[in-house]
Amino acid sequence: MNGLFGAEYGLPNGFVYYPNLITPQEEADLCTAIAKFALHPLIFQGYEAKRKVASFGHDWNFQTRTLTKGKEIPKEFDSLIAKVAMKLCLPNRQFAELLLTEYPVGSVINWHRDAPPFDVIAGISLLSDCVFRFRPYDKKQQNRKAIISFPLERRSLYVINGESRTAWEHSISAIKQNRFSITLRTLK
Ligand SMILES: O=C(O)CCC(=O)C(=O)O
Repeated sequence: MNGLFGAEYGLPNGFVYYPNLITPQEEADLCTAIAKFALHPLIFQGYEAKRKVASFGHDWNFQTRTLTKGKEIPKEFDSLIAKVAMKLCLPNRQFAELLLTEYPVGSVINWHRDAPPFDVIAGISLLSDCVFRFRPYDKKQQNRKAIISFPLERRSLYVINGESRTAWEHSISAIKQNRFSITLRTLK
């Protein structure tokens, strides 16, 4: 359920938004935690994307389209995972992947659905607001009017599940300030 927010923007079913999930202090602590890990450029469809990533738990490789088990999810993110798990009524251990992403000014994330092996997607935004967009996955339904844009605030949580995961694609418009995101994914 998206509450008034969902109704106002006509967001797809299965998408849930929680503004102010974390406090400014928690946001600062998470940025300090992220700084401990080496993020590397993402290679997507043979090209270096304008963003850096580090994944823990399971790792989806865009080149080989395979899922491998990687490094343990660091303890630094335990309290965030517990908070998100509580909102979603899931056990903490259900999150099989934690992905850290750093977006420099001007970077975008293009239209896509999430990688096939994952189920529920939960994203926490740090340092910058951005514009999050949805459009139907079915190419026949894609047109300018079918795009839903809404402001995604820093420190918020969004959840992509159900129809919003299967029948819709999402993207993020070029960002105006450096942004980090922490994405938690469960496996199907
Ligand atoms: O940065 C975000 O919140 C979006 C991440 C995303 O769409 C992805 O990693 O597939």
